[in-house]
Amino acid sequence: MQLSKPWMHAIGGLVVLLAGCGAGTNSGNNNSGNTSPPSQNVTVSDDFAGDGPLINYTTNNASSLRDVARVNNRYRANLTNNTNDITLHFNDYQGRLDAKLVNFPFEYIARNIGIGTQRNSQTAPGAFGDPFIFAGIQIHVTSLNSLNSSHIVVGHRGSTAFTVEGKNTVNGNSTVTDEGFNAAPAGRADIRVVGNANQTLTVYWQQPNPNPGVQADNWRLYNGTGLLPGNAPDYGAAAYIGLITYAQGTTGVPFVGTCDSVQLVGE
Ligand SMILES: [Ca+2]
Repeated sequence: MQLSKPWMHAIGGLVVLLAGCGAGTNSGNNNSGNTSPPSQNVTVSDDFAGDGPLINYTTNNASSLRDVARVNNRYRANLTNNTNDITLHFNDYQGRLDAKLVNFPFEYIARNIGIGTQRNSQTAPGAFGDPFIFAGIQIHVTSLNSLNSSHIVVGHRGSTAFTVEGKNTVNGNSTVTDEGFNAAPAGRADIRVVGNANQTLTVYWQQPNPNPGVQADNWRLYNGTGLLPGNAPDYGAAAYIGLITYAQGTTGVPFVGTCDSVQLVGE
């Protein structure tokens, strides 16, 4: 039985719904179903400073996960309901995406992104009952209703807990792999996505760098190749890139997705 595994002891107590949570969560940028990209002059880099709604994001399917905000200088997605897999990103399912438009080529880095408890985003929830819960980065074709995207996320993938998952979804068909059990023991990682000049992606990750810019990064190629599994979507000259938090099923819900910052390198 898995009850003897050390990460089972890292639970900060089962979460209790915070009084008043869910208030003030509509950012006004909830362009569900929007297919007309906004100005490309929007700043992509974001350290989520302060508290309040996310700023200048294009949000797809906001109603599936309403409580996404800046909290204590971090992105915080409070996932409390996954009825009918409304938050899921898999095959025909598209949950919430908070993204900005980038042109190829690009380099994008997300710091300290992954899963936490409602009480403390920096404490990963345990994996009781083999939950499927994640947060990470998605790249999406510019038509947000189109079922074509790529992602790299951190969390629990059923019995493969504390892992990094990669996924390509082409025309509603997903291909998924992961980096194995306990690859990301904190439940969080840094993620680096390079959009190459030929409109392909090369994906890297590492354990969270506690002091970016001072301590050297040590990026590792996803799956040793930097390629997400299966065929990739045909990205055109531009794509949306941003944050997702999702579950499959209801085990492990509620939890929060968390991220310290995202950076479009050179911006
Ligand atoms: Ca921050």
